[in-house]
Amino acid sequence: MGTALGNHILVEFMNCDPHIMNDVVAIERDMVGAAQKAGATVINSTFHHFSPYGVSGVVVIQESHLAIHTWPEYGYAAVDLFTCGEMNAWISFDHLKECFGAKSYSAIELKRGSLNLLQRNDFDISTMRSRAAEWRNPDFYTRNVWFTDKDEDQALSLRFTGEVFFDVQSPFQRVRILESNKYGKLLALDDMVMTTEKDEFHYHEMISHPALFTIGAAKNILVIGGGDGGTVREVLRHPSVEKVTMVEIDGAVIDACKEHLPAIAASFDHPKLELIVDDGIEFLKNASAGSYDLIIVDGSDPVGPAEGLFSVSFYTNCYNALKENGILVAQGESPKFNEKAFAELNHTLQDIFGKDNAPVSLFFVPTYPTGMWSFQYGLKNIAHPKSIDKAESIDAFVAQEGLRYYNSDIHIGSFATPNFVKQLLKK
Ligand code: SPD
Repeated sequence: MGTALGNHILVEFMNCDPHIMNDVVAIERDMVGAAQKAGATVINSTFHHFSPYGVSGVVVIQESHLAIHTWPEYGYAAVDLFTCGEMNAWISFDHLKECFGAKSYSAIELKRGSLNLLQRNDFDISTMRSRAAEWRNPDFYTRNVWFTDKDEDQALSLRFTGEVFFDVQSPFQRVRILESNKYGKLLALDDMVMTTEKDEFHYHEMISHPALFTIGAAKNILVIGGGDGGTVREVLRHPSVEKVTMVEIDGAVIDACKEHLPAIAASFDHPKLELIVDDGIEFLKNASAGSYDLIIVDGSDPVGPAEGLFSVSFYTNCYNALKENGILVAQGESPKFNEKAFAELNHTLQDIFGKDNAPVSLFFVPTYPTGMWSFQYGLKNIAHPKSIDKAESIDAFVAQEGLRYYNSDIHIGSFATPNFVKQLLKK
């Protein structure tokens, strides 16, 4: 043993690549790699991404720990390499410098636990021996990496395995397929969860079946967005449907889901589907009046490419493209997460379709922030969905198709709104 128990290198990595500094997956991989390269035994890694910027994480090693905090907006990482024993932490330093693309850096090396200052006191550990003998050192290390979908005040975090199946920066957004521990693979656009293998049915059954049963025998359907394919999969369960046109702006989303979420992207080869990779907002500007029984807007949140899906002109074009007795259903955001977007969208629909023709359907998605989410309706000369009397045929369809969220009770119940929601919807 040298003159101290531990060695601590405090590192400033500066002018790093900001994208790497904000990439929790890459940073976890590089920190674990840095430990392993220096010969350390990794016990555990815990990493968090903070939205919109920053990553914090620790790799616990048999020889102590490596820790990091990043500020991507400054291209900066504060790194601690604390080691004991023979491990050479400068190997870890070199590895990280390379991985982070740090153009400048500084480091201070400190001895920790100076043996000149410490006195050894051996103590009796015999009572712990039997328990210690039972313990098996696992030959794997646990990972604790979290994907967080959040605004400034609220978040929904999903622990994921660290597996990244798809990660492409398309012209519109960052498209990723990650593997979560609880909900299977998930599609994330930028830093927002869009859908997961285990709870996608909540969303896709509710965006399609209540409207289709309300219309009765819908033939011609338009889906804007919905690149994962779940919405068209559900719409195509209805035998009356003759044609579905789907317009998705981002081909990378379709590619990612076809390859990695095949159970959701199950109907892209259906003969009744026309798939168009283009801008849905432009498509609707040119759509013929009175064409569609149902228009579904399966867009993402009102940032990035989906921003225009929350505008008055877009919904006016939807109204015009609907047949008489047609329905619009739009992804309506959350009355608990983004109240403003939720209320504004409803006010827009009230203005276009009429005050009493813009009902809201609430449903539960465990992987969206707050869990409470909505679809918002525009009814064009058609009765309110909750007034239909089709329980028997709905439940027969539900049983035949093996649906897992929607049924005749939910059809009615989802249109019931709590008082705070009624308040938000008031103009
Ligand atoms: N915050 C999530 C908003 C929902 C966006 N659409 C999900 C796509 C599922 N087809």
